[in-house]
Amino acid sequence: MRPAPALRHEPRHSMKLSRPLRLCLFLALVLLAACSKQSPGPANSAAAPAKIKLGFLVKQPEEPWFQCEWKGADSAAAKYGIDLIKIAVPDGEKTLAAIDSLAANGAQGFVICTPDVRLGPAIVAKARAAHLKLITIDDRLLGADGQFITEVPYIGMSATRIGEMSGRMLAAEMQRRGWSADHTAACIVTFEELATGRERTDAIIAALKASGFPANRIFKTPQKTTDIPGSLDAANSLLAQKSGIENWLVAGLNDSGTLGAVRATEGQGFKAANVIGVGIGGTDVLDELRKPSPTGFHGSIYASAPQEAFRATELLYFWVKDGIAPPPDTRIDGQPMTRENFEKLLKADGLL
Ligand code: FCA
Repeated sequence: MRPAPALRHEPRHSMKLSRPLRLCLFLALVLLAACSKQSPGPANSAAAPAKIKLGFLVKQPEEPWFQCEWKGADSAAAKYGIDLIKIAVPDGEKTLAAIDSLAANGAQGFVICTPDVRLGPAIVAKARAAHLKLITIDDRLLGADGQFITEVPYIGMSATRIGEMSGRMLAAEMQRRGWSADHTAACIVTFEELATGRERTDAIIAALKASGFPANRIFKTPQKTTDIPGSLDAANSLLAQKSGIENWLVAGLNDSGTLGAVRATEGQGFKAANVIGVGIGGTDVLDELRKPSPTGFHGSIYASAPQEAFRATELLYFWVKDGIAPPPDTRIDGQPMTRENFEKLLKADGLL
């Protein structure tokens, strides 16, 4: 018997038998395809992943500096499609509650400028427990030992360099006005509990001394709160003690530190021509520098709050999304700002 016919027959026979089976299979496949188109299957949900949720917590939302930071953070959120949660944290209780609420809302990290750097250990512990990544902005967290918590990435201004620029601006303007040091004194409003504040005011004083200004005519006066009322009180108490001064140089750790002190000189009868005030930050000075006639507030050292906050948000986003840890210490530089260029500087950052 030749096997060939059987072989030829066998396939013919098996084809006949499989036709209904194939039809069933075909129908099943069509049904499956139709079903997967109608229902939101796993493939569809993977195409639109949930947005990354991040927090941005600031200690003084009423200060233009921090409003400008939120603007910068919003720009980063728009660029990367981040769900950004902005929370005001004026005290310790609100800070810890804000971290709890971020965790409950499914956030994956946050940027914070803490109301008190000594909250460092509590903030770090809460963030860790909730698996939230953490970056500090402006004010560095302190550990229980009083040292910086260096494992938390930090972004802030180059405090010493910016302070030196403020001191040099004071000295240059004093020279331009032809003031003699014998008739001039410097009122430096300080907040030394805060390292970035201390670094700035120390550098202002160092630059003034380096310019030849006599050390014994530089007076520090501490502010209890870092706002205009706080610096107004601090400057008032110094001015009351120092009589017989014709001209004042005035500076502080930020714009409000200088603005309050300039207001104090006005209150004590000094004319704008006898006062040179220089701030730091450059975000809180719009109303002042727009006044039709110059006040004692001469200018500021502009540090870009929106750019700094944009960068902080972006660094946190890359950390959460791609696991790229931010550099431990990122600094932003400053630029001299006066009535001549403040509009240009603020416009360039979208603040005007
Ligand atoms: C500190 C000050 C703020 C601002 C910031 C950069 O946090 O309190 O006003 O100057 O540094």
